[in-house]
Amino acid sequence: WADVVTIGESMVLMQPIHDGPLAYAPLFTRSVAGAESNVAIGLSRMGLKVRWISRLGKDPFGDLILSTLAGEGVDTSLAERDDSHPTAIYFKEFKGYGDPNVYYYRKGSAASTLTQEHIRPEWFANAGHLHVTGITPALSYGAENAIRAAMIAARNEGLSVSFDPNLRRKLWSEEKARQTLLSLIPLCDVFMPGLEEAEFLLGTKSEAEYGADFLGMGPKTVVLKLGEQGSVAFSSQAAVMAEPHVVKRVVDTVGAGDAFAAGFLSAWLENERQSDSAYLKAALDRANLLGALATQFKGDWEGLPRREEMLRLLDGGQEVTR
Ligand code: KDG
Repeated sequence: WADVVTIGESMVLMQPIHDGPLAYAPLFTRSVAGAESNVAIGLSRMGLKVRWISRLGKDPFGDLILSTLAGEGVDTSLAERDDSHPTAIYFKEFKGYGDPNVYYYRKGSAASTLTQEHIRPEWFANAGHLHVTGITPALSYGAENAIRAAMIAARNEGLSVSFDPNLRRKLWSEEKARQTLLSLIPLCDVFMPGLEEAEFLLGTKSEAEYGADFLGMGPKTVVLKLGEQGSVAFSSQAAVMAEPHVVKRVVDTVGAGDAFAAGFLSAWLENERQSDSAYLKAALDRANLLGALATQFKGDWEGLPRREEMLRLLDGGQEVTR
């Protein structure tokens, strides 16, 4: 059984130890990242059973990704290896202000060769929910078709589906991104854009208008991420706002949206997908907490809390540190 299935590319992540221009960075730490596997790890730490699916090179970096995810309790048994395409890599550059720059080395990667033909019924068998993002369709036409087909197949199998647009302007043209992301919204139950992504998709509107317009496209629940302002959720029964979890300083914003998604989905699924105000508020509070904690360290997911820590923090409880 898997509470959540997620499909998408994971990469080796190289992060300079010191802030400054990447061209002069001599020392790096090496980790693993990718929007969907970040969500998988976040959900696993919340106590859910998660199945992550992708294609990886038959290379040491593919081994590293599999062992890292397995170490986090994520089921990787359906991931495929490809001996003619490599595992992708990406680098972050910390400038000391604003969001990090990201440099991808992923053209022609194993995951970019994903097509509809790879999808198998066992991906969605014995599973409750599918989470996908707008990064995979940006990788190739085959991957776009695969994600569309996966969303349709999952729904046919009775899974609920969430979709985070995760707009990555470096991966495709604005026009193609807008058209594709809009076309996938009707295939999900929970749509989770950030405010800037909502604006990119629909032009400048109020939060309530974004909520109403996205609900009108088909999803039953729309979650709008407002960054430092918290978040709002809309369903046919409710429009709910949740205050942000305030942190002292932000170190790395990459991965915060995935942590937010893991927080929201874990609570929403535990509460049997109920979308009235009280349940949506609880899911937003957990999402805001995880999203905020993800900004506290370099790396996309390493510092995410486990379930007990999350419950304690939401409760305002103190940790016994020594
Ligand atoms: O959401 C974080 C991701 O952006 C990061 O892990 C890298 O998957 C990645 C991507 O495609 O940008």
